[in-house]
Amino acid sequence: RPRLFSGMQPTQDSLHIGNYLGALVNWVSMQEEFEAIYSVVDLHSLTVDVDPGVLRTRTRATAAQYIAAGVDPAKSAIFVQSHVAEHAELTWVLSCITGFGEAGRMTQFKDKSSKRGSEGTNVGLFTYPILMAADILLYDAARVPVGEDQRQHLELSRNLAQRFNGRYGETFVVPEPHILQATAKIQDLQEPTAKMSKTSPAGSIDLLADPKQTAKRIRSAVTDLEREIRYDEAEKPGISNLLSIYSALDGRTIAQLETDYEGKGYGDLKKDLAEVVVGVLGPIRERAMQLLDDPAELDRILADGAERVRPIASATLARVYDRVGLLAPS
Ligand code: AQP
Repeated sequence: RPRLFSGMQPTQDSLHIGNYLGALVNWVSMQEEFEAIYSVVDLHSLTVDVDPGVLRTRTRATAAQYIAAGVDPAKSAIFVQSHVAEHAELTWVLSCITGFGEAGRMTQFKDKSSKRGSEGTNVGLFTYPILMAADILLYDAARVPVGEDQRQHLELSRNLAQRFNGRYGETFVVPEPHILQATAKIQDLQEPTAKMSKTSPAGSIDLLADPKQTAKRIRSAVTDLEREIRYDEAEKPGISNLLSIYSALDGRTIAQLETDYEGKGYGDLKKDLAEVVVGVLGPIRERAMQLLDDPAELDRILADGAERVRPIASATLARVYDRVGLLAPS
């Protein structure tokens, strides 16, 4: 079976519905066809200042949400990035073949560093996509299921793989993105022209949130001054986003939803959508809570995942070290 890698950062207590629809739903369906490896990328999350205890809690919570959403530890390897040291080690080698300008052109880095200012921007934020390339290339992953926001980072991973192969001989598999167009970009409920993000929680729908809070967030989603329920990303980003979420969860096409809501108000749409969302997320939340009640069992699953992937990562790193001419220890 071809191999697949993906990961999420443990940057909040809960994942959001953008992570779920943009990535997790794909993860679950792809684990049948692929040898899937799913990581909680805790090293990536160190680019944000975080309390150590909070990070540990969030790391377990993120893994619990993968499983609660349907990732099956019997089929897929689920592990914590820092448990496999090769991720950090390969990052160093790859950073030595990455151009400074090339890394500086990453739009996520440009956005985040301009928000944080040069004093608030750490070097980890700059090398973040190189660590992501290491994650993927270590496992010879042919496919990487991610949301649209990660497309440019994936392109860098492909470039680095090709560059290394060109310079040192065939070493890495060049990965292909796997992006589900309809749900690749779920927008923020409060600011529907920006993507839903863990770093602006007020506009997100969280997997672990109380159903009442979820309904309230949907009720107060920003829309527009018209009355018509119609998909139009440019003119009606708020309503379009609600329709995308609705369609992804309920199975009806957007065109069908437009017909079904003809003559109805935004309030009706929001009320029904809240019910659909709570109906899907409720069981995920419950299962995640159960898993978090037994951290020892969760840690066992994570240890097992790391054990399964470590031999693959160490074989790749050994190959890379050899190719670049690092002297093997005797
Ligand atoms: N809004 C989104 N719509 C669709 N897919 C999304 N993803 C993230 N946001 C959306 C996908 O989720 C996976 C995990 O990415 P992440 O851990 O970087 O999550 P995040 O929510 O983007 O994280 P942060 O901490 O909140 O980062 P910023 O500040 O960048 O938004 C990926 O597959 C991603 O594509």
